[in-house]
Amino acid sequence: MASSQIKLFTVASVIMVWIALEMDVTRAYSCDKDWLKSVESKSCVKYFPEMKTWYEARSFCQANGGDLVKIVNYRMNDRLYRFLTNKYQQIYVGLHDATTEGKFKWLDETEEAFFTDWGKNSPDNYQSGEDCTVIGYYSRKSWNDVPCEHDNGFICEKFPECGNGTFGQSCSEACSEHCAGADNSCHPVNGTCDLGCGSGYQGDLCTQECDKGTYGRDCNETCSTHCAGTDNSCHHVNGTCDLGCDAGYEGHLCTKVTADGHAEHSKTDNSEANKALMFALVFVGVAVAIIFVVGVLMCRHRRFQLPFIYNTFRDEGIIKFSAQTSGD
Ligand SMILES: [Ca+2]
Ligand SMILES: [Ca+2]
Repeated sequence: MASSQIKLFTVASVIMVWIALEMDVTRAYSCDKDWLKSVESKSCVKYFPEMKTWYEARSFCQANGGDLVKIVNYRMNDRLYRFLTNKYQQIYVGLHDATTEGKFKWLDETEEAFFTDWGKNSPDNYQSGEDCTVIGYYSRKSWNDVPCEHDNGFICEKFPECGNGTFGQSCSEACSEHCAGADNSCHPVNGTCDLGCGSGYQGDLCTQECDKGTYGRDCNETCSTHCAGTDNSCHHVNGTCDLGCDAGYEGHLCTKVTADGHAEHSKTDNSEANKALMFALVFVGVAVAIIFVVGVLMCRHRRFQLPFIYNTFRDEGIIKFSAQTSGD
């Protein structure tokens, strides 16, 4: 391959990778109408040429669901400057040193700003009264500190509501593929699956497999008691028994009784009936034995008492007939 072709191939590859990266960053969210994507901050930004003080501008941005823009790096700074419609206007951004003179901070941070692009001799806190920041100063993208009470244009920034399978800060997280529903949709902030979990998974984010012994959607099904093995375990998604079925059962859920299994089942029933019969027979046998023993004891007792009773009755003449008869 010629040297020129190699160079061309290399350049084309770099461009392709760059496009792929750009698409990957930007495809995760969309912005409201007239708001532009800022891929560096994964936010949406909008330039407002209306003249307002820094405080008024900030209130306006907040009323629109955001705040004054935070510029995260040189590239974002460059892009913001390029989309200003009036490059001769000074534009407020969300950087200030109103809290501690000389320590410029962004609105969402407590530490001093990491990236800045101050213009020449800035920030100078001119006449001890410049605590807010503008870009576009004298048609330059570099920054200047100015009095917050001056009227200037401004740029608002807001973070989009996630959707389309994403959630979290900057929509950087993907909904679990185990969220139920065709689109696996989840809450745009915390990622909780909208329709619960698909088969085999549980938890708010539907990333945990079902506990052993359960399966199906939201793990609401229980493995068949006819799964082989001591714990009746089955596949967490479809419930197929891990070790096959107990004898006498078939089907992937082991709920269908086989022909042999039915016989086994009948045998089991017969066995139970035999046990009951045996128990009844033993019970009757024991009862008969007890009655017999009691009877024998009573008879012995009577035999002991009968001569005494007979003699008494004879002496009293109650059984004379018997005595006379026996005398004849
Ligand atoms: Ca200042
Ligand atoms: Ca200044």
